[in-house]
Amino acid sequence: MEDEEGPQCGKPDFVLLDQVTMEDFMENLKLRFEKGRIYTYIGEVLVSVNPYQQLPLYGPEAIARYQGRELYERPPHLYAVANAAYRAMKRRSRDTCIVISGESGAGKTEASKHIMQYIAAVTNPSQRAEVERVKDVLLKSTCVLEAFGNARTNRNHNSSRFGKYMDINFDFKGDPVGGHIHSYLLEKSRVLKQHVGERNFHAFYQVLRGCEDSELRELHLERNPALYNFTRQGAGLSASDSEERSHHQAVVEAMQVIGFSAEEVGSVHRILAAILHLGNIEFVETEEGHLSVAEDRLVGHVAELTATPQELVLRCLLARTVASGGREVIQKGHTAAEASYARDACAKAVYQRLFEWVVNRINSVMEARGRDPRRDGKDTVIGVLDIYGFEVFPVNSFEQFCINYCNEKLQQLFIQLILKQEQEEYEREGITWQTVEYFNNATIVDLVERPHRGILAVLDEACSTAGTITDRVFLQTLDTHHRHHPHYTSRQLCPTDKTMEFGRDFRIKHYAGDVTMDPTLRAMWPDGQQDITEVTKRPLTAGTLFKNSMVALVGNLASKEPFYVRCIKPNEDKVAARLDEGHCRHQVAYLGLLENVRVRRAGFASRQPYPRFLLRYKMTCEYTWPNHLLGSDRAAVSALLEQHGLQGDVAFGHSKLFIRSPRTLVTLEQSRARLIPIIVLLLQKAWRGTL
Ligand code: AD9
Ligand code: MG
Repeated sequence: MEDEEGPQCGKPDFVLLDQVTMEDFMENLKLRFEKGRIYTYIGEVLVSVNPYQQLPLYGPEAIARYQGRELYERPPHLYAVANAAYRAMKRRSRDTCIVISGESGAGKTEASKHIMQYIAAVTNPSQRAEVERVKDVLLKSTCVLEAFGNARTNRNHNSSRFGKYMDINFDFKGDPVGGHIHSYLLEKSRVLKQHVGERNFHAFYQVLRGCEDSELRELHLERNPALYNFTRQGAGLSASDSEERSHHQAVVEAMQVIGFSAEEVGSVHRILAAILHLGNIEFVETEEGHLSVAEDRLVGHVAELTATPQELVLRCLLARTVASGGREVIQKGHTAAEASYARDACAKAVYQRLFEWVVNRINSVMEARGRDPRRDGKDTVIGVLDIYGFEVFPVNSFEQFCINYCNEKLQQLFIQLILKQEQEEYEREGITWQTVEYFNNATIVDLVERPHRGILAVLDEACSTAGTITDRVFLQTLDTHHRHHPHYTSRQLCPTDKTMEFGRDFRIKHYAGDVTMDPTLRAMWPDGQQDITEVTKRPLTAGTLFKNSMVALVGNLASKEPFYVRCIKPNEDKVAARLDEGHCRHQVAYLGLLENVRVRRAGFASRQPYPRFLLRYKMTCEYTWPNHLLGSDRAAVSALLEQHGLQGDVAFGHSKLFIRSPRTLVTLEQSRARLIPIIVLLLQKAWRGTL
């Protein structure tokens, strides 16, 4: 199977394990990791372990080795998966997608970058200018999105705090002619607060450290991030000044390449500065009970930087507009606490808008320009999904709820598609097969999204009647609906469990682990100007918006031919060459990798088109070497297997041979390995003879 990997590197495909146990799986994973083999297949699924060190696996030479090859011809690699997705798209004009999953720090974003680099390297041989432009934008967009959407967290120093799905459009020649980025649920609460050891989004520090003195003066900023409430917490954790400066420069350059004008780059910096100033605004109550800001200067900066009248900024912070019966509206003064809340809400909303604007701006330059499908043929698409992995913290909020629900949806899709794909292939090839038992997490997805009774529906209901419904009532409603649900519990339902608090917490038993939530409803409030629905006449809640975006995403992925990359984080300390077994075991379990191997093997461990099979093994049989005269490749394969006594372990499809047990492959491989030196010798002799 492998030309460049010996048996000392372990099995390149988990399907080849003698037994599918966690022990065997881990042993192989560990062995390969120790040998620097961070990639291993499960059939066409790629398992990747983050090496936390630069390995000589990437770059133009490596790309050339994978270009145009079949998946199994070379050692497992991301390039092979990228190549397989690309070839499937090109050969069969099918939309494909590459779904990258794994927990924070497992290497998803790095994997997506390698995939993009591969695609950029193997396309546009004729160097068409427009295609080159699209490729530049695709590659540079990552740098810009990371500045605004990534942050240092305790789990990952460059953690993506948003989900990203990127479509790349290809023309009939197979060259990228456009693209589109869809972002999901930016963790905007990070603008205000970060855990100890974490930072705000990179962009803030980059502006503070990287801008020229003159620009900084115009932004009314000092260099020191410790001077701003929003960046103070992470100030001591900054990269070195020179690193921060070079990142800043790289981002500005990337924005220029993408097509942001100098004015637009300046505006982005002004908005970042305005948010920092906003964060420093404090409120004081006068003796007469009036509220004012402690430093007018800061309001002045915010007003100037956002080109908003100072009056308006002040009014937004100090009062709100309320309806007063009939058509009248009046201004009602804030308390200091309300004003602080308004300031924070404003900072979050502005940052979110800035992020969305950057994404939209990138999308606008990636739209396939001037293409006419009638003239140019239909575009095909490769989608790359790099989305947050399962997360569990001591205190879990709405964001974790959404992230984990997203993972359940994707896991469900994975199960469905992997099984569906297998089944379809057997049907296509005329092979009968038996169904495999697997854990179906549909019941957990149902717990969250079921109409009327699901957690989201109950939350929606609670939000629409907020003020009258308390957290306690909300929790009671959940308890009533899900009393007998195997994946739901609360302190009320399980009084002895002291890890939850009465009337505050509930727990979802996710596929990947238990997550305790508290019903802070506020986070569910409709944010921004969302569409008011026809049916309910009220804005959709953040939860419903997220659910809708997940349903659309899953629908979109399901319509494409999927390829999967399952990323594993080897240890919690981000250190090279250390694989903590317990930590990995857990991930292997919740990613459903053992089940994946079982499903793959329960049907057939391997399948190969007849010609490919012959090419590899014809030397092991006198009837097929060097060429066969048996009428068809299928007949030749049959003769070969009969000679080895292996015909009982296979099924003959229309175009492919299906091999049930990995042992059969091992026998054939061994036989081949024994013969190769003899054949090489014979060939050398023949070669000398002709000289
Ligand atoms: V998160 O959910 O966005 O917090 P990711 O995206 O899964 O997470 P990321 O790709 O950012 O993780 O990888 C984390 C770090 O691991 C990177 O910053 C690299 O330092 C390191 N890494 C990941 N993959 C590789 C690799 N193939 N080679 C070397 C790697 N280092
Ligand atoms: Mg990431």
